[in-house]
Amino acid sequence: MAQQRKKSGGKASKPAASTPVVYVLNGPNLNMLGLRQPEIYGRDTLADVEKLCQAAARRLGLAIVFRQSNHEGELVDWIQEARSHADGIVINAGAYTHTSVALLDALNAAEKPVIEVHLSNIFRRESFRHHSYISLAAKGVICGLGPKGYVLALEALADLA
Ligand code: CA2
Repeated sequence: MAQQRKKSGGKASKPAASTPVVYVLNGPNLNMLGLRQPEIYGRDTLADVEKLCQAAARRLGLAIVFRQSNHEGELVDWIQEARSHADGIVINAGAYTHTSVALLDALNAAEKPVIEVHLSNIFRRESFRHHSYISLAAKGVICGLGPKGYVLALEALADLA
């Protein structure tokens, strides 16, 4: 089992020997959460979502590394990092969900349980959002429940850890 080496923001922190580590990765434009399109994505900011995840992680005995990037390659790098530093991955890959074989390959190579999360119900939206490449690497998929989806994903990984 991986031990905690980093916390949110990438700063080093002291690991608790048996604390499972979960990487919570967010893709492009999710830094805009709460600032635009509240009718689709709600009013919570990504910082609010991170706070919610940190509170859930404390309750569940997990350590989380919470990150967001607008760059596909950076997300691939973080998934590769998770292979040696994490016990599981929660990912909202944003629009890369529907386009990225690179993220799918990285997730498969990570060999960790993956839960895919979407804030919105992608099946009630445009048809191009109905297909996810990364679902092929996911143990479970949660969509349409807003930020609570992240908490449910952490609960699922805590059960698996
Ligand atoms: O519902 C989700 O969580 C999505 O992953 C969000 C992506 C979208 O491309 C996926 O189809 C579904 C988009 C994230 C963009 O978030 C914004 C938030 C506020 C304002 C603008 C974009």
